[in-house]
Amino acid sequence: MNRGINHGEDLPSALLSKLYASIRSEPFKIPEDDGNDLTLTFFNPDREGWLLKIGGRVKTWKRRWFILTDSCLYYFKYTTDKDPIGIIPLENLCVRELQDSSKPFCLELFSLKAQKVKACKTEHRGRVVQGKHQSYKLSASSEEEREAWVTAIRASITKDPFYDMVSIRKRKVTSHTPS
Ligand code: 4IP
Repeated sequence: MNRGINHGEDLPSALLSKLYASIRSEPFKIPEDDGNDLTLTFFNPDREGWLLKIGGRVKTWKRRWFILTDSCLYYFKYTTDKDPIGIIPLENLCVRELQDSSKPFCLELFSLKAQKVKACKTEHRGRVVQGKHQSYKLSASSEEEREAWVTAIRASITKDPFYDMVSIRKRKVTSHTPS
């Protein structure tokens, strides 16, 4: 197969033997997405960019790199980070533009039903915990950026058809549980 591929000449046979041995010992493989390596998840996002995010309990603004993909919003400290600091599944959430006295071009992710937005984040010591946000308040760098984020997030929000049914049942069960 490799005859004449070196400008009409053959490649040195020692090189071909070495290549053959190397491929034989370690065959080419397409990496499998086992859910642990998020690199493939972030390969072709719906949208990505810098946004400011205010903390859930401690109200400090942090600049974070956001990636919108697979109906989730991921945020990172640096664009090159492999693992996100936080993950916000967009299922059953709403997004709206928001006026805020401290930052311009704000948008908010909130839940109409639950108390808190269901999300998870990695603490400083590496432990994964639940997010503590009542809502996620973000600030874009311009009006155009804000509009683009709101439109992209809105298009990614999914509705779980069983959500209402399950929450009604849950409420019934807890109201019938003797304390
Ligand atoms: C932190 O403030 C950061 O804003 C965190 O954001 C935020 O976590 C924390 O929210 C908030 O206390 P300090 O760094 O000033 O302590 P990040 O994780 O992006 O660094 P979120 O949940 O927004 O990721 P609480 O709710 O853990 O207090």
